[in-house]
Amino acid sequence: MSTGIAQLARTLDDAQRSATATTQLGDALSIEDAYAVQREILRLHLQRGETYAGPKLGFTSTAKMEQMGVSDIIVGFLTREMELPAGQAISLAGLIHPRIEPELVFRLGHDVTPEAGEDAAALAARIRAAADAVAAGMEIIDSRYENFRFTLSDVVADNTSAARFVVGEWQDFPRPLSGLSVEFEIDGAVVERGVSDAILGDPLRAFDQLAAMTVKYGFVLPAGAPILAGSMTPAVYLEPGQHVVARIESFPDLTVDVA
Ligand code: OOG
Ligand code: MG
Repeated sequence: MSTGIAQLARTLDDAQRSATATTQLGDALSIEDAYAVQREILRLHLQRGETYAGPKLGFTSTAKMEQMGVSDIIVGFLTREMELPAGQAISLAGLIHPRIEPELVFRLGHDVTPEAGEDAAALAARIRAAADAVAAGMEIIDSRYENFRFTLSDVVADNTSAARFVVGEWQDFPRPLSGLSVEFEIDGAVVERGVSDAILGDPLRAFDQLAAMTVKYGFVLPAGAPILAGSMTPAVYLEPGQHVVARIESFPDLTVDVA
């Protein structure tokens, strides 16, 4: 790994830990190098004693791509320390300019290890077969860049703005996931509406994208891993005191209260 990559990782990691936005890296960084920065940030998290949880997909919906002006699917990592228990008030301490978004979360029933030479379609089928549960979720994203603005390589390097996540009650999987209505409610008012098909036309396509990206960049898929499929609506800025509900048809409502 080049010192440049280590240095960029350190800058973004420091920005996160000090909750201070940093300047964008710009277009000079290739996507491959941006994933190398992200891997180095993961290494720093693990070195501090955090535990890897699983991958998260980003920009799987046009709602999100249009909101952020980015048009490619991205993958980041989650650690167990980023997970907040459902139904408890959350603190925004340590976050820069957090936003929240409604997601579907799959759970892996067992490890999935890509085999040498395995193609993305075969791997996608294995990941999908390994998924044993699905839940409503919410992701709290918090770009480490000033004004929450970034290029594709910026946001990949910054671990796809990952900060916190909440998972609702697990439901059996497989189950119908297509065409479900989504309401995102803050303080009793619906602020965003969507449909589960906002995720790639069908949430099950998240497995195809995760597999394709795993073949390319080598994400780790351990037993129990949550897989965030990507937001179904634009993200909304979080403020102290808010009561947030993700209402996804056929799932129990998931709520987050901000302290
Ligand atoms: C990047 C993360 C995108 C999603 O669900 O689409 C993402 C961002 O919007 O800052 O997590
Ligand atoms: Mg997300």
